[in-house]
Amino acid sequence: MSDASKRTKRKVSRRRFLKWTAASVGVGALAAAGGGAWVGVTYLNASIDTRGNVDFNRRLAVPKEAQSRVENGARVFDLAIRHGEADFGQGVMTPTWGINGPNLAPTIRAERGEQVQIRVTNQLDEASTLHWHGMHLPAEMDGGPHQMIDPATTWTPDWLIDQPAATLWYHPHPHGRTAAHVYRGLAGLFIIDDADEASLDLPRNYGLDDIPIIVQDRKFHSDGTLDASTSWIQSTGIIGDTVLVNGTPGAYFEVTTHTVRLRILNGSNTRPYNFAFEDNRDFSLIGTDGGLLKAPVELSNIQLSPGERAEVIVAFAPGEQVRLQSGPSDGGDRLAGGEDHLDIMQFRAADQLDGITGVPTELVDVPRLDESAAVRTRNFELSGYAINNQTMDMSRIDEVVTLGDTEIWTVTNLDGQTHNFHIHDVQFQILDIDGREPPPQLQGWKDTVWVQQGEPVRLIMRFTDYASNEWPYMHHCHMLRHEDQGMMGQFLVVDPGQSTNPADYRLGTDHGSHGG
Ligand SMILES: [Cu+2]
Repeated sequence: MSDASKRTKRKVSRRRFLKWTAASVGVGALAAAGGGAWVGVTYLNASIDTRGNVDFNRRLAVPKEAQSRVENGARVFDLAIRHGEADFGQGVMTPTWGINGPNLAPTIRAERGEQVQIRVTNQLDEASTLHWHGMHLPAEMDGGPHQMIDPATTWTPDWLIDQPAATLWYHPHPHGRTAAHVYRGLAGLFIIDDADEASLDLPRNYGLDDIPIIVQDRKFHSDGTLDASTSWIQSTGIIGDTVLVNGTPGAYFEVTTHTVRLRILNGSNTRPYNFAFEDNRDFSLIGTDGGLLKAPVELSNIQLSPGERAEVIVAFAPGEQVRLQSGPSDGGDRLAGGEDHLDIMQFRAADQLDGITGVPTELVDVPRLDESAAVRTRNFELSGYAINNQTMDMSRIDEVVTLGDTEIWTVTNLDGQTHNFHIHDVQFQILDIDGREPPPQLQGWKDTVWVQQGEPVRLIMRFTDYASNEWPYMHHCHMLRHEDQGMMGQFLVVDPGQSTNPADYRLGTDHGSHGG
């Protein structure tokens, strides 16, 4: 172990000690003052600062691209969910889960217009699912909590890829167990390609100038195993003090080109990030959750809550070294790590750089959905672990949408905790945030949006192509503990003429548990 990482270890231990001391102070305050719970909460999680204390001594791992073959006109992928172990710099191997490998998952790639078939075999000893986050597809293929894959069985969804080029991702979605399954390592990118994207002068050499940046925080027990505990007083979820990028702690990437395209995913359970480079350099945001923007947006920082993605182009100078960091976020909720300063990873540029130098001034057409086309508005109030005062019930349908309709969904954060909102099946656009036009970085296609207290977010979306009276889609907070505890609901998209009364639909109790 190097001196620097010893220093980091000591710092972490000291922080843990401080935390416990603070917890005792909190308990004391609680006992002494009765109404002192707030005091306890405030002091419990002192914000952390790892800047300058991370040894960037490991080359960034880049997930392999998934192997595929074409059979009967469909592009076929084989995925196996399995046990493994990974070197997270703990001095011993850490037990993990992974897909086609010990940790994380291969990057799936498909073209718009292709039929895909994915054969998912569960080699774990408990049931799980795989959900294609951001994908427009039939609800039965969505991989939500109703498509459980029992151990030693294979689930084989197939669908037509028909949406713009985008950086999507995939991860388990078993109700009540999503946090545990993602935390153990089940997550990967699903990249969609199309002709519009291919016609642009953008970096697209995977692993060279076009790289996945899957950011996840973890914490460890002293024996090197993953620590999945949440603090006794905190409802937020797991917050880690070690940042992994693509599963690599202390990662550096060797830059060989003038510009590099980063496909950033906040794959963490709980923590929102506010990414910026240490020198506050500008970069170009070219895409959000559901695809490319109309034009690049010059930014020096970008905030991503769990589940959100950003595609950015960063320019590097020959020979330089620069760190990507994360700082306090808007409305920074300390309990969710929103006040922390973190070193994320390092970029090391070669003395000679090749490749593309600029960024196109225009990208793709992003037609604005027209507010006047909306036939219905629904409200979603987030508080505690509930949406509209109800927690998730696998047999209850909460909303029924008619196929072909455009709707406006207004999402409000009532309790001031960190919440976001993810809708399956569709990519939406943000009409306004607390009545204001969204900033340019939030004007593209999105499937997950951060919802700050006192700032209702109005989303507009159109439900097309897929209807079912039997298989629901999910809408939920993507803070995984919140989702697991019940901050999730189910909506059906039904054919025109069908009832839109949720009470007319009830799912069988065995609906959730068919594998095979
Ligand atoms: Cu939440």
